[in-house]
Amino acid sequence: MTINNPQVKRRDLLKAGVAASAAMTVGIPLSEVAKAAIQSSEGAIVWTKGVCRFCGTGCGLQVGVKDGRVVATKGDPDAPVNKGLNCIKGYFNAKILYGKDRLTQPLMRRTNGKFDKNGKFEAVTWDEALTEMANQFKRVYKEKGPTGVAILGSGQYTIPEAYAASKLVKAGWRSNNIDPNARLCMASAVVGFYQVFGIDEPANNYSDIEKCNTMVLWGNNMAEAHPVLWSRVADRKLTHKETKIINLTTYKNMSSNMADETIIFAPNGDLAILNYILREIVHRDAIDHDFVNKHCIFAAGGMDIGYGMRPTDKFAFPKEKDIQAKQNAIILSKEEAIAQSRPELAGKEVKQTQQGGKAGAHWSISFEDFKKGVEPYTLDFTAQIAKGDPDESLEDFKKKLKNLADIYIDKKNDILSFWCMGFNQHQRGVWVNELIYSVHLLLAKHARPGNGAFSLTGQPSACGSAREVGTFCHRLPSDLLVAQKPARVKSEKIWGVPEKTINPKVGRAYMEILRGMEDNSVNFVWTQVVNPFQAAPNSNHWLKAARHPENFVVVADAYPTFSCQYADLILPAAMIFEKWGLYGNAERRTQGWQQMANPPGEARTDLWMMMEFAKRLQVKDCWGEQPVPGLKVDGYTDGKLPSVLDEAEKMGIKPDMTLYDVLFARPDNLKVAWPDPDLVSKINSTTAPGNLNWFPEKALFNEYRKFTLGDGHDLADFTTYMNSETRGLIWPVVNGKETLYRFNQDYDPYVKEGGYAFYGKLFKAIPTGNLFGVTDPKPVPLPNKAKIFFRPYAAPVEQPDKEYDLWLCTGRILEHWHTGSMTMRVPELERAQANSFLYMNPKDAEKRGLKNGDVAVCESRRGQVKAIVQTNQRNFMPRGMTWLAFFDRKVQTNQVVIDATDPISEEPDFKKSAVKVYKAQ
Ligand SMILES: Nc1nc2c(c(=O)[nH]1)N[C@H]1C(S)=C(S)[C@@H](COP(=O)(O)OP(=O)(O)OC[C@H]3O[C@@H](n4cnc5c(=O)[nH]c(N)nc54)[C@H](O)[C@@H]3O)O[C@H]1N2
Ligand SMILES: Nc1nc2c(c(=O)[nH]1)N[C@H]1C(S)=C(S)[C@@H](COP(=O)(O)OP(=O)(O)OC[C@H]3O[C@@H](n4cnc5c(=O)[nH]c(N)nc54)[C@H](O)[C@@H]3O)O[C@H]1N2
Ligand code: SF4
Ligand SMILES: [Mo]
Repeated sequence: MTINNPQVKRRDLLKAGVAASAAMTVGIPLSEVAKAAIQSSEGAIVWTKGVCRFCGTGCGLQVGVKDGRVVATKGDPDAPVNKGLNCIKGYFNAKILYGKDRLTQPLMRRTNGKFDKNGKFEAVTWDEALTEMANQFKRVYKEKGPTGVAILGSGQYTIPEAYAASKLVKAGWRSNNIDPNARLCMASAVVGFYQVFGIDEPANNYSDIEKCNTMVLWGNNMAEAHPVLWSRVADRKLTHKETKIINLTTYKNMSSNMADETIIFAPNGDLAILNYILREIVHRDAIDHDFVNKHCIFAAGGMDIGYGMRPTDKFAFPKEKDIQAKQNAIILSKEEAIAQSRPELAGKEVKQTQQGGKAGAHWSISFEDFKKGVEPYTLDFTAQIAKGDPDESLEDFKKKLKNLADIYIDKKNDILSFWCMGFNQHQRGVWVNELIYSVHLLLAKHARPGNGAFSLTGQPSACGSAREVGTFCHRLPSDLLVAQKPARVKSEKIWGVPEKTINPKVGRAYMEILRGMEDNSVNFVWTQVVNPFQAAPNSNHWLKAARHPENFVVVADAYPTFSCQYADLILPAAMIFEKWGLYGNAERRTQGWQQMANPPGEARTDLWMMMEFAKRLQVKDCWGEQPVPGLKVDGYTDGKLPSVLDEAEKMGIKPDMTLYDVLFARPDNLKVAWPDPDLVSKINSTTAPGNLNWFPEKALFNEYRKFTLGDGHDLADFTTYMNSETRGLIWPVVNGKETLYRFNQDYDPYVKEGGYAFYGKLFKAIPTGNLFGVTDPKPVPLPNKAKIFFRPYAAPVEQPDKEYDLWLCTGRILEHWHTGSMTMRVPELERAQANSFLYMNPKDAEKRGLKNGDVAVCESRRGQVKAIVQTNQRNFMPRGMTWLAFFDRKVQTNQVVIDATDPISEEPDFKKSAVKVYKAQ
């Protein structure tokens, strides 16, 4: 029995649980899973509520602790997300804590007892580690100022950690160079939310799965990446026969097994398909005019925005130069020219004049212009661009597209559209995100029970920790932006730091931090809960850059990962249940857990590391006048941040106080007592080393919460999330009540009248224009409106050619988490899938003299890997396309992948590289 088998009976499914089904799929017998998950007798185990360490589904757990060790976890029957179910990874939350090679001591490269960039790793004390780290920080900061230092953060931070990191960098260092792995993951979705609704995160919630009759996947493989949500989808289908599931994808995957229809489209073909649906809605006059007139406007933006690569070839490998050149100018293909309503430019060179900061500019257009924009996307034209399987007939493909449009337009259908990395990791990721909202808004099928466009998050707290806390280089908590003065002033007030402490210039995004290490503009990088040298695209560049003598790289991790090899200093981290924390999942649900066990050896919480590091920096180190190259903002001298030391003195902050005193151990925070009288757990690995009598996680959460109250992001108090009854709450939590549907008057206390109000405040005053540009620059305010965007088709920057003749798509599989640093240490999961296979179409393999099980080289302009060929399992590739996961340390997939990004969101496109494949010698 497998969950993907449509014959599976609901009774069996529920009886066995999804974990079991999933386990069977990957070939582990149920008995072994159960045995492996629960390692000792139930008798002495104490069970406490927890949250799964892995995906953005956010399953509730019961965590079993015995003799100070986490010995087992099981799905929490009271958790509304998963109702007792878990997937195969969920079952192993306990085992990921106890891999044999957990890091237990700081390790530094040294020679003769001193730091040496070329030295060997030696165990050092925490004091030695942090002192060297602070010295290196000060060296770089003196030379380059706030822009030379950076943190690479994570959507796997707990909320208090993320908040502390963001505050340390933005208020302490006066740098905005903190950017999380969520940039590689959710950034395109975020900009989509900002530009369409003016506020981040989905309107709907998971219970829509049980309220709709149609679900469309637009490039996400839920069966592998959101397995427990997929089990809810399966349950809906098995109990409500009319339920339809459509899987739009670039290859046939595990989600196809339960789908009524799989539509294989070509990379970027989604842009054309969405425009075809929009055209059908317009032509059939299926628009809900009342809703659109009341609540929406139409919008468009620039088309020549580049591909988010460097604008210079100075750092490109010789073979990369031809593709890199397209950052500045491309030859527009005939299809693109037609799709962009400028057929006269077919075959002509088009300069990418709207790259960089200009890429996100947009303006309102008339409905007539919108209609003109979608007009070229006839069924014939769309099918030509978008068909992805060369072995499918054009007629069959057209039938599927027409059927898809019919399904959306049919008023009887309650429809959910899901997506994840297929839309977000996309050179036009913001555009596709916006187009799916256009479809739902035109039909008024959004923010209503059973109807919505639902952006899924990948990481357990990409929403909670990266997005809500604002751990990005352009954000502050609660959707405040560093570029906006009132946002900075509000943050400075809550933080108790002088006005003008926060740098008004947006910091460096994730890829810009890595590129900065390569071009010597960023020299101090601290990575937290992230494995960048394995997970970032085009990694051969960054591996080399990390070892440049002027760079100092600190990796905080629980295990000796691939990134640790490229570090100068390794800090051993406490993991999930070894600390207090909260996560926020994809449906805006914030969930907390109490600390249950202590970390091994001298491993410490990331929060402790930041507080101890802050003790080694004084106010005067960072708050004097600082150089910020390129800063040009009203009220500031060009290129300079003013000194705020005088202002600080007036507030009682002395120059020799430490950043720890100013940012963390503030008088109000010191009043938050540890141990907490109201909560059960009496262990805290942040307070233990220094024997603190205040509770940093709770104090920082309280402080953060102030940002959220009253502006549509309201969170409940710490104790409510931590107590044993609450199973998370969907924000905004107003008067103790969660908000199931945002923007909808029936549910959302922020909507006072009119049925709906898209009340987000960002980008809500825009110029007027047409498909090709602005006609009147005067910003027109659009309170409470959502924007229906026209965004055209554009081709990926690198495409298969004579030499690199295949597409390479990359992604994930059920058994492993990202870079495998945790799941590859669980023997059962490692055994289930020990290698990252190169998935190929059998005909493509045969043509290259390869068969299933052979070792092949997969090579791009940027690098190569060797992997075992797989042609008849799991992922079934159309001819012309190959696929790799990135969990396997032996197969450094990202050495091959291009680092083109969406120019607006700066999120890399991991899904579209050109490669050649040949037999390994
Ligand atoms: N088992 C497991 N689960 C995970 C994770 C994990 O590591 N392991 N990680 C979590 C994280 S952080 C994330 S972000 C999610 C990712 O979750 P998903 O996005 O579901 O997974 P991926 O494997 O990254 O992406 C696969 C999808 O990308 C689509 N795709 C490829 N090219 C295109 C294109 O041009 N357009 C469109 N529209 N689609 C395209 C494919 O069709 C396929 O459906 O998974 C989360 N869940
Ligand atoms: N080729 C390719 N590459 C991709 C993607 C893709 O689809 N294709 N997807 C991208 C996406 S969507 C994402 S989200 C990223 C994920 O990329 P990363 O976040 O870089 O990958 P992870 O393996 O999740 O790394 C998290 C690290 O944190 C460590 N860790 C666990 N708990 C703690 C803790 O409490 N403290 C500290 N300090 N460390 C801890 C783990 O051991 C692990 O090494 O990968 C991106 N990279
Ligand atoms: S579906 Fe995601 S959150 Fe739930 S158990 Fe599996 S990995 Fe954990
Ligand atoms: Mo992700």
